Amino acid sequence: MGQTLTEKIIGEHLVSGKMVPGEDIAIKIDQTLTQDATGTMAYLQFEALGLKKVKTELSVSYVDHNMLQSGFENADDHRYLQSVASKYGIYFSRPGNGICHQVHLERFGAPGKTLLGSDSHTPTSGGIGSLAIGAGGLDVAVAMGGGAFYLKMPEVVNIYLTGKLQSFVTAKDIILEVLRKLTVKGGVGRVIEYGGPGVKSLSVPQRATITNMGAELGATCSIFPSDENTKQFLQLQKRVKVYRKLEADPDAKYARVVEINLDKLEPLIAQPHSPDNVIEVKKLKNVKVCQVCVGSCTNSSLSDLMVTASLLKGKKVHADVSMTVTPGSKQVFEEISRSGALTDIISSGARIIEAACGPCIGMGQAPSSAGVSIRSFNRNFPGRSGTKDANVYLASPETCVAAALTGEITDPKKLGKYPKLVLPKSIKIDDSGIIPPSKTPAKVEVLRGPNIAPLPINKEMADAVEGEVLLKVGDNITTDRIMPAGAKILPLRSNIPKISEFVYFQVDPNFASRAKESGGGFIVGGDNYGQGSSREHAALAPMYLGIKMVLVKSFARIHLANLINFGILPVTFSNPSDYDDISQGDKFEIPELKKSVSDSDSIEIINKTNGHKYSVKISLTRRQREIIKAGGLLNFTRAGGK
Ligand code: MIC
Ligand code: SF4
Repeated sequence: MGQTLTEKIIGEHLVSGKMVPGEDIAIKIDQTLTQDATGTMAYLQFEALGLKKVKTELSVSYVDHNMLQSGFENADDHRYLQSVASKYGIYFSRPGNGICHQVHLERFGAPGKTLLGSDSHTPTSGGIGSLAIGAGGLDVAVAMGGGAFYLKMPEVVNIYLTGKLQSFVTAKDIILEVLRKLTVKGGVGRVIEYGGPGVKSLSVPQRATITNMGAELGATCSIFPSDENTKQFLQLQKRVKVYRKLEADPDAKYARVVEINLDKLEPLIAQPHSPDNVIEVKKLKNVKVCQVCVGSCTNSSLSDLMVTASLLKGKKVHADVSMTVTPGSKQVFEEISRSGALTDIISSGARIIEAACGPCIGMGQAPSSAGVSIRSFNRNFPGRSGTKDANVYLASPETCVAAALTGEITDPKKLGKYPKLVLPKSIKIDDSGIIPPSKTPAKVEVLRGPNIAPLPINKEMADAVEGEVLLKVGDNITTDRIMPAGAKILPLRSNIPKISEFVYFQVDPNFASRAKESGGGFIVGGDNYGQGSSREHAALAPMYLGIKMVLVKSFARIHLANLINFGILPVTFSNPSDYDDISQGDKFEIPELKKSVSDSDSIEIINKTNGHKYSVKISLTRRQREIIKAGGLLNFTRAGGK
């Protein structure tokens, strides 16, 4: 029987398990990437493994998130990252060199390779035919040490593209359409594989916009075939030697096929506050806009910025709008500068930001109170922009420019003729922003500033546990809710005691102090708990506060793995209506905790407040049970566990 592209790549990397959807498998990881907000922890964890050098084919440490240096913290962390990279055989992409996913696509991504990254948008490299998966920093640390990556064999869903995009309809609209159809939990446990005759009209950067935002579906990853367009992209990047043609067999079997006819697609927009809250742009009338941002790892390629520049050329940004433009990489920045496109952007009145994540993660550019911001980004979760009551919309760069020029949400088709884009035939390759590891690693001293607090280590699981339901939340809780980011909190990423004070801060500013006072407890939630980022701080900081168990209707993939990695027991309701029976503040007792984790698929919780009992599900593999009992993956690995 024919194979999907996903099965082919997983098959080439399979270390253990059977390629049957839902079965536990382990795969070899060829490449890893980290960024600075997750990287400090990942390298502290790598150091704790006690190895001399990374064992991957390639590992890269990017600096792109924590770019505001309003205190010593970020500068200290960057110095640590650079020195640790140099010592352990890791390439270091300096601040200013660009957003990890854009730079990785340009300079390192390769068809058929596996890539594990401590950032949820790592699947961006699926645009070049790489099986690229986001994970918590600890999983990436283990992969750098040569360990396999454990996951459930995903189902493979095929998005079958037909037709061709019309003017002003873009790759962003394709992924928004997929989000509209499948929702933010539609990708959980799945790989989204693109195919069909429509694929050949999409360039690698366009494909990468689509695979990038597949993260918002909750998918394990998304992937495109590797074809002539891939070859052309690699030629432009002077890396054609890594090219490999790769596609699914014609008789490959998919769990589901979803057809999208590109001819019929219209410009789309995700409304506040979820990336799947999608409608056609033309349906929104009289929505005044105060801010427009083009950039982020979703839409900051050379063609994205060239089209932004062409549409702005000779025009002015509306007086009531603040527009920012962020190139995805130094390479993109240099090219728009060389071609003169940068001048068109500047003279329109837009503000240029350095090549980094910037406003996407609330590093500056928080919108005004209750302001409407349209962004070419991938997430519009409440509060993420830095302004609690802002209304953030997500759309293509084209739709962003239409709003910037008119001052309100506007169908970009109204801008007239689509500009003819002339992309350079060749580009200057300058990798001076990527520093190779030292040739004399023994001489390199790892530099640690006072911001880097020692890694908290969890205790082994207790036989029984008692405590309070410290918080009850609803469906689709994001990791931005659990562990907020932004300019004020991100610099504390390498200091768990400090950052833990902000757990659930926007939901309940007293959560952390309550948790500490009561010596820990439990969290109860709904469906798709922990969607969004890969930040393991959303598990590590609750662990530090003493959270023992999270009881929900269902979990998002990366957060589930992070909870396990830090020894917090994830369980799901056997009877979802028990959710309604529980109130915040209820006292729970779990007498058979360790015993049930050892040998049962369920566990009994006694609600001492109302006298009811709940049987809840433990869906863990043998290995995961051992990890939880050991108090987390680090303890497990150090004790010789594999
Ligand atoms: C994000 O987009 O939320 C981030 C910031 O890139 C995160 C990683 C982090 O929290 O450091 C992600 O997507 O994984
Ligand atoms: Fe950076 Fe935003 Fe991309 Fe996360 S989603 S990596 S914050 S640009």
